[in-house]
Amino acid sequence: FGIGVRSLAQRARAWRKFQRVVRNFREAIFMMPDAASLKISPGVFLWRGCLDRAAQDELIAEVAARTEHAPFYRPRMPRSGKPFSVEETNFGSHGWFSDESGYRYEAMHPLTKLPWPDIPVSLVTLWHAVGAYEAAPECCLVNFYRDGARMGLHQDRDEAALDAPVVSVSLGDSALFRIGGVSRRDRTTSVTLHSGDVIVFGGESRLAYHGIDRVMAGTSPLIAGGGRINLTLRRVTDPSEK
Ligand code: MD3
Ligand code: FE
Repeated sequence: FGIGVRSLAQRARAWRKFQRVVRNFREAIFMMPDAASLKISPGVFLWRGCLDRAAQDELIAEVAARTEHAPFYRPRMPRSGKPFSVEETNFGSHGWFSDESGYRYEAMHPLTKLPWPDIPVSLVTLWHAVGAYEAAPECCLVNFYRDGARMGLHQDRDEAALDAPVVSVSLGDSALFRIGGVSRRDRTTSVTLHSGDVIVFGGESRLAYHGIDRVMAGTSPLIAGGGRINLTLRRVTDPSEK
């Protein structure tokens, strides 16, 4: 990832940092057979504590560096325009966005009108390691939960590549996550997600209804000022249609 003019020392430092993050992921992946796998719907895999504290700190720093250029904003509900309680931003070529006109993917940040920052290399590595999908992720949606923010039960179906899994990383305060089936009326199961947990939603679970009922304030020291950040990696376009 040595683009631009960087000194040898800078590049060596960046490389060592990257190796450290990859090693953290490798160890976590090695431990996967022992990890708790959620028995909710087929296709959901939860790896508790996939990222150790050092890897979590590195990711928070990568997010903070990018949100300076692509600040958090509040999406609005289609039609009503009611603002979300969750604040969002994106990394990658495709950013998920919502306003009165509906849900969609956009190439530019709605306020700065600039392209979204790149997806951190460590997250792309994680995607390939746990996602088992042939093409790279195109969107990293960043959800920031502060002050009682929550996310109602919904399906994610704005992507053409519905065969690709969604990979989710939880950082900061713990949250009560709820997942059901492909019908809104299906029975739901709740599970608490902690900082460093990684979930992969593939196969039948890709169109499952899910949401965040509440975030437990003060449960993690990771984010200065508190709150929870969720990173979801997605493939948006169908790689065979290019
Ligand atoms: C299951 N985010 O951004 S992550 C979302 O914690 C979203 O911020 C929640 O739901 C959060 O759309 C939940 C877990 C998640 C993400 C995407 C999924 C679960 C999913 C897509 C399909 C099925
Ligand atoms: Fe979702």
